[in-house]
Amino acid sequence: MNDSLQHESAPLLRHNHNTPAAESAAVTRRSFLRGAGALVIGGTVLTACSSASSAAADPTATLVPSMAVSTKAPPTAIPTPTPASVAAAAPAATPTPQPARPVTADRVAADPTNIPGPVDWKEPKRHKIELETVEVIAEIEPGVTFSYMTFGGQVPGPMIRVRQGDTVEFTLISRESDIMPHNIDFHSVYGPGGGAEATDVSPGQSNGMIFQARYPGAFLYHCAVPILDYHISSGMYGMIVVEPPDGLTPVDHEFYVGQNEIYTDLPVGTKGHHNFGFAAMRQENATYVLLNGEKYALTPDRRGAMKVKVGETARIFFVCGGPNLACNFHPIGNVWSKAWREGALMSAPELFVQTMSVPPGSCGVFEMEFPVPGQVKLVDHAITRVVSKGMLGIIEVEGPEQPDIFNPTLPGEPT
Ligand SMILES: [Cu+2]
Repeated sequence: MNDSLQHESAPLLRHNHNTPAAESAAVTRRSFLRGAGALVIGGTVLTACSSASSAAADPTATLVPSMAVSTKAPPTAIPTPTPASVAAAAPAATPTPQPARPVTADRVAADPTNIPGPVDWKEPKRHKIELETVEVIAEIEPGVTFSYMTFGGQVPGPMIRVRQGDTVEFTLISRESDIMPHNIDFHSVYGPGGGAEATDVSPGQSNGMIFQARYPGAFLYHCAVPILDYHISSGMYGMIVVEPPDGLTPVDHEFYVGQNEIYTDLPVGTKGHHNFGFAAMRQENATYVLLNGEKYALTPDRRGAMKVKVGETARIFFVCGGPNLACNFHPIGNVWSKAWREGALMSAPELFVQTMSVPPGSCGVFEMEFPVPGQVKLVDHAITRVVSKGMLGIIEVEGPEQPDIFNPTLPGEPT
């Protein structure tokens, strides 16, 4: 685990403590951006929505009229189907796959160990945090490319960690190369939109706000532009942890993971470039359901498993971005020894929970023990999402066998 409280190893998230308040020049800049940015943002969104709702891009469009007719009294004479009417009533064919595009990022899956260390200060602090929006083309799985939208170039976005009562001077920075407008809604913020309007940015702009973290817990943050479901599905979500004044109990490891579902215009696994699937999203028919943004990202065959040793403990910070699917979060071969539902860290934890439902728009904090060696698989127990849609992470537990606790062989059975 990166014990640094700074995010120095994550250059796309800059986090400095005890810096002075923003200068008046920044306020002037922000005022300008709010006025000018709204027009740009509105225009861009209208363009995107128009494209999304076009009949050509929407296979449901030809179905809707016939469904509407079916609720009325049947006609006295049933018209004879013609080739043209049959074609008009059929769903649009799956698009012809396009070749995979050159990637602009080799990886979007967040490193689950690259997170700030526990809070070790006892008085309110002021933090200056800058976070970049980064749009990249990357692989969901080998041979399948997708246009991600991210915070900090990773999914989920960088974990932010403060203490209850701290003040955050936050700036959202949009890269010149971005195409879309973005902003950020923190569920840890008292204020309109969780800060969304205050942080509206168009490509190349920056915009900020100051907030006090007044209540503790683990909270989602996400992009909240008008078509926020598209942006969240494409990767724009993350977690802010506001630790209680007395902090969290020490553990041997902390891991940070998040689930979101991606809707595309092609069937899961089809090689090539997948465009965003607005029709699939309206039906909540996810193409991929992913842990840390890529299929089976946190496994030995892809980006590597999380690693612990027999007898150690771990805390899992889990964020469910959605945008629409809850996660039925379960550790195969283990149990959540302590579970803070909804990331409500001031509540007493539930004990020995097998599967915790984490709704979209929320988080969970879990503690685990590892009394035996082997793999622990982190899954959504809506299990088709694991088998067919990419949702899986693995914790590898290394150490000596513990036959009193688990012995895979009966006495006399061949080994
Ligand atoms: Cu966005």
